[in-house]
Amino acid sequence: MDNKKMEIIEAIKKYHTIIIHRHVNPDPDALGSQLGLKNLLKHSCPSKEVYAVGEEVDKLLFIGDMDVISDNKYKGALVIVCDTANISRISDSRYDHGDMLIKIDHHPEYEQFGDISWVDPSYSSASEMLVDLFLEYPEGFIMNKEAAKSFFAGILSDTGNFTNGNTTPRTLKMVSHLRTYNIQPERIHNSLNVKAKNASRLQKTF
Ligand SMILES: [Mn+2]
Repeated sequence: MDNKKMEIIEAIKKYHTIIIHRHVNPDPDALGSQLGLKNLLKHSCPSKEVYAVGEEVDKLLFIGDMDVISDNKYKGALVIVCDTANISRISDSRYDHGDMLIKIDHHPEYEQFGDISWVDPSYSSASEMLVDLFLEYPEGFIMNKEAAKSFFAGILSDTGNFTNGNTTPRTLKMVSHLRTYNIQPERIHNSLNVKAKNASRLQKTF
């Protein structure tokens, strides 16, 4: 039993408002982990308010867009920062305006922050960490196709299409689970590799 993971699950269950951040200049894992988590929580807990914040990148809008929220949403909120090793790289400086802060990251520990910090470089990606988290604690949490697509985009990108050494049996086990949600890997791969000018056209088909 991993206490840190369980503490994260308990915090997610406890808070009504959850605001998810990630690093500046987001890559597909930053957005995939952030939006995968948002989609999974919105699907699993419809009564909660779940937001994803930060700047948008045109060519990655197919993964999803950001929420624009007022400062008062942070009052009493849980803030989760995905895929970000250090504070100065967190997109949206309001990350510390909530009631509780959680760091979830797969980069080697660079700077510790958060009331709970789950950092594990044995994972390929933050997206893989989140799939593993909810597979381990399925009670009350349900994956859906939208979340699976976001997490898959993050894993695919951070593993270099599964060619990097960080692709482990666990990575592939997570992908095997995501594939059961009828995601279309070739379509996601194509969207990740399209030039920015074509992004809006592909958005419709993702
Ligand atoms: Mn990453």
